[in-house]
Amino acid sequence: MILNKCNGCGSILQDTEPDKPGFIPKLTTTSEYCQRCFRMKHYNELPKIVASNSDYEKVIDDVMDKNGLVIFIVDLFSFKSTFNKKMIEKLRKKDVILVANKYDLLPKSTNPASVVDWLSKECEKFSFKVIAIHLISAKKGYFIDDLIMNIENFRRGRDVYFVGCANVGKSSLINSIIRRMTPKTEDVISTSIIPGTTLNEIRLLFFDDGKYLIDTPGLINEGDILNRLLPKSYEKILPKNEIKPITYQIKTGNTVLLAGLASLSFECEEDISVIVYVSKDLYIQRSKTANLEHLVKTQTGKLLNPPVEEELSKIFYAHKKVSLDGLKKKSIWFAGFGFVSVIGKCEIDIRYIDKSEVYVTNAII
Ligand SMILES: Nc1nc2c(ncn2[C@@H]2O[C@H](COP(=O)(O)OP(=O)(O)OP(=O)(O)O)[C@@H](O)[C@H]2O)c(=O)[nH]1
Ligand SMILES: [Mg+2]
Repeated sequence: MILNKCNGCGSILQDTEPDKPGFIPKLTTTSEYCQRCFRMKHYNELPKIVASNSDYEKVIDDVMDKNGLVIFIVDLFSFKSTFNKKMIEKLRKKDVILVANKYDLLPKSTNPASVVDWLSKECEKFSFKVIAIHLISAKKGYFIDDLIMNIENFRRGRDVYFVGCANVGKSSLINSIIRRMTPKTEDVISTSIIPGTTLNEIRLLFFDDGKYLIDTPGLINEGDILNRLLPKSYEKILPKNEIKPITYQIKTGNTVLLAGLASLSFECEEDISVIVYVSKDLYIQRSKTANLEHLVKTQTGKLLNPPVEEELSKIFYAHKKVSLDGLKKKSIWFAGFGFVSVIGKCEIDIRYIDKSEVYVTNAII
């Protein structure tokens, strides 16, 4: 019996069940990639089979039993939901380097030192001790050399495990490290915009002492907006390049609409500043709160998309009141599609897609 694993997703290759992980029409001893990963790589197809949380929990619990260095990756653009409490609890007793990925999405003017400082305060809030904090962009290769150096410093003859929520860029980071440190120029592991791309542990022999870089499937974060939408909406929601913040001077009775995904209606005694950090492909509009109901009724799924029409039957909206005292600049996070920073004292009525997460933190930038 042939027991090859797919290099792209970690599944055991098989040629009997087309709808199951690891399927390849004709399995031989030299087969390297399953049909799903081959199509992702060569035809840019999106994966239809994705990992579930039960698969993930099993793999991650195995990792916790091993004596390795852990690289815990979070997504800066979706920080609050990927700095996941469940993950933090599992990682408390491990040697952990915290890596905040997708730094390329933050505006170029962002000061990296202040973001690292903000991240270390977030760790303190949870009494979560890490050996080091790195900002990187796996996609653009920013600051990868510094990370590789610290992995070498802290590895002490052990394997290195890459863990974190789905879609944070674990596999992209390993591809980036391999491109930097070996003659390979192509991605080894499959990556995609769909959460749950990596299906099983993937071990890559990498270090001279016979130790491995180990990729793992990601925990699917239920609060992420992507879970409420169809893949056709992901392209608009996930920014491809640096975010260009949009600043509004807001008076009481103004609303900012973030496509059909959320709206923020403000009440304030004095004018305040509101800065929107989302993909440039998302339709953002300021309007009078008095017009909100009409806009939502007539334009959701049309001008206000995503969500697109075919997603609407499964989507419900919820409201959350947020009261800001104006003493510190705050960021309101919408899990999976960005954040809005607010300077000034105000009350905000936030309308958002039910079961997606909305959080308030001190401003990240
Ligand atoms: N802008 C930006 N996008 C990135 C970066 N790193 C990864 N991505 C994108 O994020 C998406 C997810 O990347 P993956 O590497 O598949 O993420 P993962 O953590 O391995 O995901 P799972 O296997 O589903 O757990 C892909 O669309 C990547 O192109 C980055 O540094 N910047
Ligand atoms: Mg992956």
